[in-house]
Amino acid sequence: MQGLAIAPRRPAAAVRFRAAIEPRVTVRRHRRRNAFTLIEALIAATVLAVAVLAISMSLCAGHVQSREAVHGRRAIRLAEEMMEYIVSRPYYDPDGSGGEGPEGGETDVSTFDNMDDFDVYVDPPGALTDMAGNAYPLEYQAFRRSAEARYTTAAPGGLGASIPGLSVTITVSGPAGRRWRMTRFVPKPTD
Ligand SMILES: [Ca+2]
Ligand SMILES: [Ca+2]
Repeated sequence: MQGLAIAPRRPAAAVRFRAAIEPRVTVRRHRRRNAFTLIEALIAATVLAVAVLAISMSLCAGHVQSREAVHGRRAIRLAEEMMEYIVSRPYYDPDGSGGEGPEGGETDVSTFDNMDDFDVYVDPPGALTDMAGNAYPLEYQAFRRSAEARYTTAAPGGLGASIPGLSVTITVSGPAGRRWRMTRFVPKPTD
């Protein structure tokens, strides 16, 4: 019997058992791997969705701010141009008559001959023009512009006295309903 090596025999039952369970273990591992990948995919999709939403909101907010800034510049231009025109007109009506609002025969801007004629003035909707009667570009036509010119008094700080004059206010409404208001006080000329 010397020199004869006998290899250890694996128990037949153990071999069959391992053969039987190994495929199941492999399948379970694959299933676990697949399940984990699915969870990862869901998390990634969620993170991506949140990121896209955040970026979209940021872009939307930026767009709104940019649009508001453009509207603001247009509204200020409309208000300033009307204000400069009004305060460049004579303080008193040349006829020496009337008061706030247009006098007889003063039917439109071209016939207003003094500042207070612009009281309760409203630009024709959709037909905004500059003071020379030239139509503003189309992007300005969604705005509304009105004016008030009221006699009042002002008490500038430090002077200790009330000064009579005319308060001119221009109001511009934007397409989204926002309003811009500009007011200037014109002292009554000294005689
Ligand atoms: Ca007048
Ligand atoms: Ca008048």
